[in-house]
Amino acid sequence: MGYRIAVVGATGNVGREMLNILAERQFPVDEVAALASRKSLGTEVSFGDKTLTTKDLDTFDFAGWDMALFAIGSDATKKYAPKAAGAGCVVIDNSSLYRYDPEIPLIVPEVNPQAVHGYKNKNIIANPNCSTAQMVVALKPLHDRARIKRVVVSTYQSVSGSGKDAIDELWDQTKSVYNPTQDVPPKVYPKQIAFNVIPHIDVFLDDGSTKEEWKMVAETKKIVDPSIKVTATCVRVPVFVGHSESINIEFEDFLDEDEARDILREAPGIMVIDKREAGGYVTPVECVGDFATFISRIRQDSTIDNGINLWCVSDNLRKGAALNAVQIAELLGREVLKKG
Ligand code: 11C
Repeated sequence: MGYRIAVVGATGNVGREMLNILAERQFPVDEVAALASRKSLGTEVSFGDKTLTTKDLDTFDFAGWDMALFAIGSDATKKYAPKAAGAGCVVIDNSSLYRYDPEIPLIVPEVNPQAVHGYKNKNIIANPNCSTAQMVVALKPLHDRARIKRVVVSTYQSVSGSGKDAIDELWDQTKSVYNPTQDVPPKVYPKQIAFNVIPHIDVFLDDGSTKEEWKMVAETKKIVDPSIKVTATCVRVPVFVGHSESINIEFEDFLDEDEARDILREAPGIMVIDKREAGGYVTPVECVGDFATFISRIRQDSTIDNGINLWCVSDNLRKGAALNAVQIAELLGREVLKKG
């Protein structure tokens, strides 16, 4: 017997990836429901070689469904997730709504799988922000060996993190640069994104940082270790899919770059591509559609006693969102629900 699983927000970028990944990883399903808001009702979406017609989230009865993968905004999640959880269906939520609630586990399965049992508190598990997910996969095995004191991270985040309208904005602006009669003013972003970079993701906070930067700090502490200090600068770049990060890590103990490379090679969810030659590293276009978090440019930071620099790239719609949610569903199935 397999699971009855609902994907909420099935017509969005992340919802579609959730369905693709459930099929690709042969998640043991008895039934899959693709749910959407009334305006997308009846839209067809793919699940492996099957086509599903979306059902109305507003009237859907979650009783008898094992899990629901939510990929809708925080406001809609606030309305529908308690309904699903209250009906006995475990919610795995990709929005930021529940991530910082101490009673709700925030999980990256390679890092803190033991937290899964906390689902019982509210029948909800939170999925982290994309830029955090890929970073903590890299930090955890290094922290286990040499104890991380401080992380300085700069991100290079693709426009798919802001949704479909942002993908269209980059595409249309890029074309308009070659055809000046077609002006495409910025709408999703505050400045032109084509042939540009924008050091601003999510809203500004009182201390001058942005909410995206704050999320990387708060989520790393909750998932890996509250003692780790993180300072982040998050930047939007004209890339369609794939977030990149330059990460500087300061450890309590000395860690040699070769040992760091060996540790990362053995770590779950990571692929090390690190040749010190032209092209011997991974860029975002190469990571699209992949499950792995790619690590390159591993090297000693000789300006501090115990420092390592590295480059980290992953598909933000996969490890950063849909894949991590499906991995949480697999973990919950394996450790708790035990069907299939
Ligand atoms: C971005 N990281 O690239 C964001 C998207 O908290 O789940 C995901 C926001 C979130 O714009």
